[in-house]
Amino acid sequence: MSTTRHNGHIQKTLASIGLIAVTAGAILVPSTDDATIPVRTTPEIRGEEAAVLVVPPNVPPPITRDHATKVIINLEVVETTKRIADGVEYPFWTFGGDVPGNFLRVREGDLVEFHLRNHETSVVPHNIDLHAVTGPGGGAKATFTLPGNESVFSFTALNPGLYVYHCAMAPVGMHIANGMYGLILVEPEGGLEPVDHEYYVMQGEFYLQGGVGEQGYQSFSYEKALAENPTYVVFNGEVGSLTGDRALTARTGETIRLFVGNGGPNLVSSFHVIGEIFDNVYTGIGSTPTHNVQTTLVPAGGATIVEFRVEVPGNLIMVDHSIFRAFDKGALGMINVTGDDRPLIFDVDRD
Ligand SMILES: [Cu+2]
Repeated sequence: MSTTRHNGHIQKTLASIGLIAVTAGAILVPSTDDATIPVRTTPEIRGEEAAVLVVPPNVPPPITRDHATKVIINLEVVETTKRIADGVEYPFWTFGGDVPGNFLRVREGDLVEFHLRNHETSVVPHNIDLHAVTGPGGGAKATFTLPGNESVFSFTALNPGLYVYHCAMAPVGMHIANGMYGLILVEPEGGLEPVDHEYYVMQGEFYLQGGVGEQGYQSFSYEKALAENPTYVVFNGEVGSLTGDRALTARTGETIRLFVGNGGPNLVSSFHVIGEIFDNVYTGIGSTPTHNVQTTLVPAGGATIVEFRVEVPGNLIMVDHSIFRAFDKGALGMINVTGDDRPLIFDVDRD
């Protein structure tokens, strides 16, 4: 097979799986051996703006720009000891002070200037690998950052999608197990369909020296992490992060979009909402959604978008349906739905 024919085959294959269509900017250029190869073009960058950072489970507002821009992201690593369960404290390592780290939101084609700062009170160096990056290590090597220092690198967000980011300093597993992960959304050029609520839910498991409920300060157990036997499996960094006063909220008839990530470091999540059916599940933006889904896998180091309309009032319960994790280890959150009863959809015989 000649080189030209070979490259033609590659283009055809890329087109068939949608890669060329997604870029909308692939062009053919001569290579050194006069063959043609597809390369990605990048859009014109107009203006610049600072990324909006908010606290989970909130996410920044949808992007309304119709052009690419330079987005400046300032993210700070903070090592902080906080509650992980009632009466239990854990020494977290975080992006931005919380687990998961700040939700990052950019648009397809944006040029991202990423500033990673490591707080001066940190004990160890950190970095960041963003799965939205096309380039070596997802930025990890470029962002090796000692305590009190800052690193800068830039990338173009080529592929729309919802991506995990995490620290990739050795020992990588330990940095992730301490809470160093979050999500970055690269919106497609036309944006996402409007919904009434967008929330950020990210699962992760924690390996403590003590057992479940064992009180006081508990440090990381490398032995339990190696055995993949977590003490806690939680949403958003602690047991009860999304229950009681902290439950997510909606009214009947409203639509909810959950950006669901899984930091791992080890477990795959079987994400389920008790009392609901997902109208749409997207494993990738631009992919055809799957409809009417009861439970969806969210791989470690992966993310999924689920959407549903809430129809009746009550508490919906988000779980990892590997169910001992939910009721015994913490992987449980709530959505408090208010509104009028709709007995034609759900009714209780009170006689
Ligand atoms: Cu780290």
